[in-house]
Amino acid sequence: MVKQIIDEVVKRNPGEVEFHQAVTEVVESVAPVLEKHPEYKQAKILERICEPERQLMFRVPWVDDSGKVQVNRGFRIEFNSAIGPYKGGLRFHPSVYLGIIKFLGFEQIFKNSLTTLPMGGGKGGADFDPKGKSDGEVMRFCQSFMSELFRHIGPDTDVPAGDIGVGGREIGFMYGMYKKLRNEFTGVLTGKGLDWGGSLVRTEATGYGLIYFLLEMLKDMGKDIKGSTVVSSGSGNVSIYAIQKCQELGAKVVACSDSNGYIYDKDGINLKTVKQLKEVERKRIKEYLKYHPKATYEEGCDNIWKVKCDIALPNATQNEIDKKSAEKLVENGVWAVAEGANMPSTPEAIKVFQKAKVGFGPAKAANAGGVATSGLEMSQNSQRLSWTFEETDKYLNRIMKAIYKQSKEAAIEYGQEGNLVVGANIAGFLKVARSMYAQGIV
Ligand code: NDP
Ligand code: 2IT
Repeated sequence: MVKQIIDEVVKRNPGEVEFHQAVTEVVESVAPVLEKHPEYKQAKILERICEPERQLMFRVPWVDDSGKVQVNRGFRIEFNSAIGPYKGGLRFHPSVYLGIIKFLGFEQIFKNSLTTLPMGGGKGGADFDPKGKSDGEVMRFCQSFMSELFRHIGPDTDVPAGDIGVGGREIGFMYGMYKKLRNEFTGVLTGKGLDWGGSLVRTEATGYGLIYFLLEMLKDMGKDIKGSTVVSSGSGNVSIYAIQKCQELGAKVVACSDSNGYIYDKDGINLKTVKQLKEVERKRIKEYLKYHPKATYEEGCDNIWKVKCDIALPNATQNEIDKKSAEKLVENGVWAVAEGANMPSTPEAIKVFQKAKVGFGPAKAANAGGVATSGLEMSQNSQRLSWTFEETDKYLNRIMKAIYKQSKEAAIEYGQEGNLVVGANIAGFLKVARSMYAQGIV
């Protein structure tokens, strides 16, 4: 049955390799659940979960600074609303196509379910490259994007947020356009500015949450983050705040990267410099060497996995750790990997880690702190209140602990103790399956 479902998804969605990859992992993981629950099989829960409820693709025309007309393609995949409004980020990156948005939307269903909050799964974005664009160009693009998206979303329908290439600046431009078109001030996007409905901790949430999850894993492994050496790929939102939390807890982070290459600083990365370069000046990571001449830079993004470390945090993008990189990490003595990015390890890489008994925190569980805090932003917007940093951070920590516990216990229940990949998939799936079953064939 597993093979049949996967074959059907591949046939119906040709060329969408990332989507096939994400579906294969989940379908294989949850097969034993269907054996225990023939009613889910009969109701075709899995087949229905693999088919998005709604797929939107639209033209995004805009005018660049030289007066030239540009045309991009926008997407929003409203994947599953069994447990709440569609929820998930928007990615602006030239590599974006339907297969990437569908894989991300599919992952989001199970991730959001794990958060304990009532959020369905969705994802969107565009094949727009914000790199090298002026603020004016980014604004015109965001406005054009929202001038179509606004009719499909709403605070109780579908609530987008950020992802690669979409941060506070882009959310601001999109929110402004939404508000103007709808004439309403509601929590339709998360990741908003703190002055206009945003939540404290949302900026830090994915990185902090990743480390809270890692700490739970390490507790069970009898290991300590303090004194460990860490490598964190990427130097965007997730990587920066994961590094910050690691440093706060006494770990030494020696390398981070961008899509051109990585920096290595044996005394530990100076995060202030990285923040200035990436969050303020939007420059390349290579420029770090100007301020820290003892650090080194190497071109090529997968080379970062050659750096010896105890803990590896893939925080950049999908499939950034392949089998060879995983083998290199294991050879160099890595003992824990926690995925901040979505699907950063290939299936072959995951096998390498599991075989070597490396503690492995899968993306859906480990990086769910971002969307969880988006859920908390939605709650605050509904209450028309804002919570303190401490309150929100404590809530995030509690959620990450709950995610770890659910994943660990589901793995044990299904006879795969220690396999958090299977555990997270099953725990995330069960809540959605129960809800879909209760709601009939819709
Ligand atoms: P940002 O845009 O802030 O940063 C992305 C970082 O990854 C940049 O350093 C970027 O380098 C690098 N990167 C992007 N694409 C590639 C690529 N193809 N190869 C190598 N490096 C690349 O995004 P985020 O930090 O928000 O997202 C990082 C990952 O975390 C993504 O997988 C995202 O889906 C996931 N995630 C994000 C959440 C969030 O709340 N933001 C929540 C959960 C998961 P460059 O600047 O050169 O492009
Ligand atoms: O992949 C993700 O979980 C995100 N990009 C965050 C989504 C959100 O709605 O906050």
